[in-house]
Amino acid sequence: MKIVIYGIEIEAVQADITREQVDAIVNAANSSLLGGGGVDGAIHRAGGSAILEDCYRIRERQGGCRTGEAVITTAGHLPAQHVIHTVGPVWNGGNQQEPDLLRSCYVHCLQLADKHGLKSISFPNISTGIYGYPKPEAAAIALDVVRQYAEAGHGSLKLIRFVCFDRDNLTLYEQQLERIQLAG
Ligand code: AR6
Repeated sequence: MKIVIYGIEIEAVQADITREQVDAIVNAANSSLLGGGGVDGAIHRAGGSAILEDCYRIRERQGGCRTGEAVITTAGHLPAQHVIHTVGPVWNGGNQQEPDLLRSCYVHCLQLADKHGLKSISFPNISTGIYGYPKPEAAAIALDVVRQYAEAGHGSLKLIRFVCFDRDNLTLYEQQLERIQLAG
């Protein structure tokens, strides 16, 4: 499903993010930036060692990536041009600043995309796998940040895709998109 708000296409699809042909895909990484399971493992496997080499350089410079922040690397062999690695919060019941930290992930990814003049980006459902964030709440935060980005009207992105791996997440994102369309 796709909607257009303030001239920006926002789309939810069910797909494998490693196959996205966009300016940047987002990785749900961990603070070490050294890879892991889930979408992080899939991106490093498909993209090859160039991504990890860039991650090592970032580690040398700033010692990894804190929760809620984001860094950018090459995408190696992937069809995308860049990978933006962000570190979502581990769900701990919701009183450990998880919503603010998840919001901060999306905000920092969009800021980095603007800084590099990117036109298209694909997000996975950050924190909703191994990190256990409840999917409905995570989808609401993701779409809220993106709606605000579109409303502000001064970013470089023209296409923002939410690449859901599972059907549950796709349904949730479609509901959120319908809600935004009706409100707009
Ligand atoms: N394409 C799109 N989405 C995917 C793919 C894929 N190829 N593979 C998994 N997902 P997770 P987290 C979905 O666990 O919860 C790693 O070990 C998955 O279904 O990848 O942020 C890191 O190194 C889920 O909806 O990330 C961290 O240690 C979403 O991606 C930790 O996991 C996120 O699930 C981060 O946990």
